[in-house]
Amino acid sequence: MNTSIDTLINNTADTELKNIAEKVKQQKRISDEEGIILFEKASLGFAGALANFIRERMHGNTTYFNRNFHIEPTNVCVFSCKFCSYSRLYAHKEEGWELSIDQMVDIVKTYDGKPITEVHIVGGVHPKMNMEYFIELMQKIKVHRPSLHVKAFTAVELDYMFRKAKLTPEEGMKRLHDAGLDSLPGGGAEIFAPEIREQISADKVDADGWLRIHEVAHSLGMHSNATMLYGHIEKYEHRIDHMSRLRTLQDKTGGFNTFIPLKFRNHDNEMSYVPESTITEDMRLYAIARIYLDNFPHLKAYWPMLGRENAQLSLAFGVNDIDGTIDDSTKIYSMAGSEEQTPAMSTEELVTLIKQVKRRPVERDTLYNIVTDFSEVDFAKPDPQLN
Ligand code: V47
Ligand code: SF4
Repeated sequence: MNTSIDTLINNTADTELKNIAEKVKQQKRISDEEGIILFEKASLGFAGALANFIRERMHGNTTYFNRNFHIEPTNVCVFSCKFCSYSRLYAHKEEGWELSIDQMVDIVKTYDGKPITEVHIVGGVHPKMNMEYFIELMQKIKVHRPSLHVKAFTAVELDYMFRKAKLTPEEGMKRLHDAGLDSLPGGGAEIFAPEIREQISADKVDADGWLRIHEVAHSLGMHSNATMLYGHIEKYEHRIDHMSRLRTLQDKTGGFNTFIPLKFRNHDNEMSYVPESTITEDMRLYAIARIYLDNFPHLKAYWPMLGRENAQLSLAFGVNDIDGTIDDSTKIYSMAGSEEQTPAMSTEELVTLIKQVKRRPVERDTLYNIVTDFSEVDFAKPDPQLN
């Protein structure tokens, strides 16, 4: 008998919610209808208790983070997503930045001798930064630091690159993989349902195109993440539809590592009139994602977007990963109004954040191999390798 879940089941009067809790206990998958019921009826306490039960069954107290930095090659973008505070249209490119290959390799070199395991490369979709450009970048990064894991390019950037080069996703992905691309980040997914996607990001790759690119990456043995931009004009049914398409692909390939809900921030973009979601709604969403996405091993709270304290809170609502040190190397969220205007945390700060809520901090690499278990590390005794 498992006391916590049995108590929850016994104390729940609503039959539909009781059945969902029973399914969770028996490790059975919940349906799309049940996902919607959770959004409509589950209290924060109910959803959180179920999600925490699942999180602890899968990972115990372990909370992962990694040591990473971002490179954003450009904020010039041919697309015009209404929620984006980051892109500068090509016509106004004086407001934007464009990094050369050498400038990006120089950024990588600034981490020489530091125990970083991953570089995350995403940016706007620049009409002149093509396949050849990024192949050369991958090759040069790998020549300089072969062991650095390169997680790069959203399916939006890849779709544009492949189409411009007149390559199929299979041909294009193979070429980038051969050049050094190790895995894909989860960006560009937004909300898959066409009735919402057409209103917020009409001109970029659609749901099938996004999913196809991830499927091709998985078929080459690469892993990837998946995001969902929530808390704007979408309804509960669109969130479930989004997660349903991801769950179906994951059943087929098993290639997704992590689901990352991204809270819509409304600063300085064309959707500034849309109010942001509340923290309660954010935590309920994490919890329901953990319950619904039974085949995703990890659920990540991206702390630069959510803020440090809310990221801590999310660890009680199904989240088992809070991304990485980041080193003040991304502007996507600071430009959209996040409270983290200069996102960087030392390893010690990340570990402390996790320990403060009584979880076990574990440094991972991109593929969730354990690098260092920090549960017993005492920062009072400085180790030059650690920061
Ligand atoms: O696709 C843009 C989002 C994403 C806003 O895979 C916004 O580990 C909120 O995908 N409010 C890019 N979100 C970032 C991304 C990501 C981040 C961290 C980790 C990983 C990973 C991936 O940023 C875009 C878009 O959905 N975004 N503008 C905004 N105003
Ligand atoms: Fe371009 Fe990405 Fe911004 Fe859309 S979200 S406008 S694709 S940078």
